[in-house]
Amino acid sequence: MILTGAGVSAESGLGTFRDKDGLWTKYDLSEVATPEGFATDPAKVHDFYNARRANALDAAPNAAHDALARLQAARPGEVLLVTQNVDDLHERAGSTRDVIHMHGALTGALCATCNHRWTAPRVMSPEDRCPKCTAPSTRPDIVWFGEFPYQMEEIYTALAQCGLFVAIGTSGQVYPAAGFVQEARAAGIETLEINLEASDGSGYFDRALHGPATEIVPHWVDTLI
Ligand code: BJW
Repeated sequence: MILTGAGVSAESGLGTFRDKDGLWTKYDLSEVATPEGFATDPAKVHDFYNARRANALDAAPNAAHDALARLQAARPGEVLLVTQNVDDLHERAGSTRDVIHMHGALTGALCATCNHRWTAPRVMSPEDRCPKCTAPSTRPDIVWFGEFPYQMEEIYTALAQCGLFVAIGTSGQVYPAAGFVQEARAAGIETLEINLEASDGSGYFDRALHGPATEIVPHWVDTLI
């Protein structure tokens, strides 16, 4: 099982959250990444995600996304990608199955009234109406702080059964994803961190490879294949 974070898309030009110049140095996360922030100023939150959606559409998968797609193709059905990223660069690199977006997706829209989901337009606004119930309560299909991440049962089942847990490009500061390494360790599963530098949770991993994802991941995938 491979958990990916913002670091895997950093070299595609998409900003990380907590690095120097990261998104949380420019935006107040309580204003743009919580249900309370959305209730207070939906236009501000839509603007934030409209800009992120535009950036993601303009970005291209990098050598790390490509290598992970190559690994999945070489080991069909054996490699589950669990991503915290809301971009679709894993899919565009060729990971068309066995990808879980635990924090949602920029390509999705969600009705806060009836929970209907549909493909997000390029630009969303507070006036947009749900195509099913017509309520003007559409939001990006993103998991904000205080909300329950998606497909957790599937993730914990896979985590308990996997032979290797790898975390790539994530700071290990956001739960529940930050706790996966400890769950894996408790189950006796081998763990590996791949990150630009030692993360907060580095000490929990059996091994670590530090450096840019576009260099380390293709090399690591080559050795596995
Ligand atoms: C590179 C690189 C390169 C850079 N190559 N590497 C107190 C204690 C414990 C928990 C809590 C607490 N108070 C509240 C909580 C819970 C809260 C939480 O964890 N808060 C923490 C801040 C403390 N979590 C939640 O609310 C979650 N829900 C929840 O817990 O529900 C209850 C539950 C319990 C148990 C089981 C199940 C459920 C929801 C979290 C939602 C997170 N949402 C966000 C924003 C929405 C998505 C979006 O807008 O994109 O998701 S926050 C943001 O952080 C985003 C990311 O997915 C997430 C993780 O960030 P990530 O990917 O790790 O990025 P960075 O920037 O932090 O790190 C990048 C890393 O890459 C760095 O290490 C760099 O070095 C590295 N790097 N360039 C390789 N080229």
